[in-house]
Amino acid sequence: MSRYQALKDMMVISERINGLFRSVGKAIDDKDSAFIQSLTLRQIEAGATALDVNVGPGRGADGPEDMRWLVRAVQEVTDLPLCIDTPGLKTMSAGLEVCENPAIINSTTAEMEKMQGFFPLASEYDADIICLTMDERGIPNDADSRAEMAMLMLTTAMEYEVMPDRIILDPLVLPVVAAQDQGAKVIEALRMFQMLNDPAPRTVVGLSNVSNGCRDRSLLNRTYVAMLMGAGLSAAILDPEDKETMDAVKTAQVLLDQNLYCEDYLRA
Ligand code: THG
Repeated sequence: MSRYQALKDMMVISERINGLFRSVGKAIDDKDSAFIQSLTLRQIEAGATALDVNVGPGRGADGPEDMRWLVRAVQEVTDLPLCIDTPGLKTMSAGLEVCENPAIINSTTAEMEKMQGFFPLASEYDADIICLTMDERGIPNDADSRAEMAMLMLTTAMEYEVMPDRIILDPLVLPVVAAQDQGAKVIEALRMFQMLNDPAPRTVVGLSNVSNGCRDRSLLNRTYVAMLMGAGLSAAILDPEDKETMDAVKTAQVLLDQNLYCEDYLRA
C-alpha cells in the first residue's frame, strides 16, 4: 500500500511565522529572535509538524536577507520541516541556502518562467515543492482546469529531475465571501489530483484563506478542514493555536484512521 494512502498523518503547517501579522513583521524588522522563537515553540506545542516561513509582503531588496535571518531564527529551536514561503526566486534561494531542516519550497505556479526558476532549486536543494494550480491567467474556476495545470506541473518537474513524490499540489482555497462556488470545486480538484499519479501526489491548502473577511473564522476553518481531510488532504497551513480547529483536525484523523491513538482519544 502506498505511504500516502493508508495511515498517512496529516501535516499541520503553522501559518503564524508570517510577516503579514503585524507583530511578526515588527519582530523581523527588529531582528527579535526571542519573539520568533517563542512563537515557533508555541505553535509546535499546539501541534504544528512543520512551519511556513514567510517574511511578508513589501520587503523589496531586503527580502533575501530577512528570509535568511528568519530561517536561522526558527531552525535554532526546531528540526521540523520549514516551508519557505515567497514568490521571489532570490528570497527563496536565500532561505534554502541557510536551511538545515527538511525544506519545502512554497511555491511555484504553472507559469513556465516560474517553473524554470523553482524546479531547479527543488532539485539542487533536494526539497519538496508546493505547486499552485494557477498561471498567468489566474486561478481557474473549475476542477478540470486545476487538474490540467497540476498535470503540467508534475510532468514539467520531471524534466528537472523532481519526481512526483516531491510535489505537493495546492488547489488554492479562496475566501468563501468572494467565491462561494469555489469551496466545492476545491474539494473536487483535490480528489482529481490524487488520480494523476500512483502513488497519489500529496496535497496542501492555505486553510485560513477560506474565512478571509468573515466573522466567525474558526468555525469556517474547522468545518472546511474536516471536509478537505475527507477528500484526502495531506497537509494544511493553519494556526494550531486555534484549539477548535486543531480538535477538528485530530477528530478527523481518528475518523479517517490516520493515527494509532484512537482508543485513548475515544475515552478522553
Ligand atoms: N497556499 C500556500 N501557501 C500559502 C497560502 C496558500 N501561504 C500564505 C497563505 N496562503 C496561508 N497563510 C495565511 C496566513 C494568514 C492568514 C491567512 C493565510 C490570515 N491572516 C489574517 C488576515 O489576513 O486577515 C490576519 C492578518 C493580520 O493579523 O494582520 O487570514 O493558500 N501554498
